[in-house]
Amino acid sequence: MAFNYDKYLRIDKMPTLWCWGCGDGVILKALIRAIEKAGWNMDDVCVVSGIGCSGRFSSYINCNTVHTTHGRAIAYATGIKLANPTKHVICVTGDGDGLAIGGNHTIHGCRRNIDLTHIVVNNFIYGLTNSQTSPTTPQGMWTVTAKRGNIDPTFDACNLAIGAGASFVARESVTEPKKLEKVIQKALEHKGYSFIDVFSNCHINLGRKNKMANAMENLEWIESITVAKTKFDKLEEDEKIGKFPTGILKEELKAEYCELYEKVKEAHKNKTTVKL
Ligand SMILES: Cc1ncc(C[n+]2csc(CCOP(=O)(O)OP(=O)(O)O)c2C)c(N)n1
Repeated sequence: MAFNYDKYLRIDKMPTLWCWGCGDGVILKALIRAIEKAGWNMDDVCVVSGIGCSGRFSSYINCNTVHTTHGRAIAYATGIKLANPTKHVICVTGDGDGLAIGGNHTIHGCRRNIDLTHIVVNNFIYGLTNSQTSPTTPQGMWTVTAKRGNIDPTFDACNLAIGAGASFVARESVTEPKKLEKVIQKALEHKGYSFIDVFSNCHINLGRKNKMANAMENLEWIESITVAKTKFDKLEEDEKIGKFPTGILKEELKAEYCELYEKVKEAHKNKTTVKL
């Protein structure tokens, strides 16, 4: 049976404001298909986004949505989830939104292991505001704030999430939409903080001055820097430089924050202290 996209999208908001060929549409499609596979009712889903091109996810998806301030999506999502622990909360941020201004919130969301899915739409640049350096901009690339080339070391967001304590960490890219959909579904179904770093193309604001001014060139570059985890693990250390493993990089079950918070409520009722 054909997939009923109308059920999941705010059709009155179409066409999107995203540039032609932007990877954001591929991620939105993968997300709604994953939600359907998870069997969730859209009334039970809340999508929270920050500011950026990626911030538009909450405008286009047809469920409870909050379009928050730049860098604060995880903070809002944390409050929403704590107040509604039986609901499904999905956070969509850009790489600037979730790793620069909002990096602190991402670290502590991971550390608390609160049951959210955090999708980082990682296009390696500040897209909406036209090409400023983001934490994931590769070293050497041109940006409007690094016109002679970016000297900041390249950043692996999944290593950050693993180190900070997220219990599900994965990376995929828009070059493989079916794999992306499957990994998003696994992340949605995981209990705890599920973090997905999704490599996406921004041929307009990253590509135009970095010799990949059309979507295909930008996608080919993404393909050249991604390697499936199983293959990546077999590479020599020097072969790993500049490459990023894809797939599920970490998956474990551990105490989830809303469940721990129940203990605080219980202790408050009984005038005792939490028993961990
Ligand atoms: C507090 C604050 N600082 C800066 C901005 C301006 N601003 C809006 S979006 C954005 C960056 C967007 O880049 P990213 O988060 O990577 O998302 P993308 O647009 O690439 O999806 C910035 C700096 C803002 N809106 N609010």
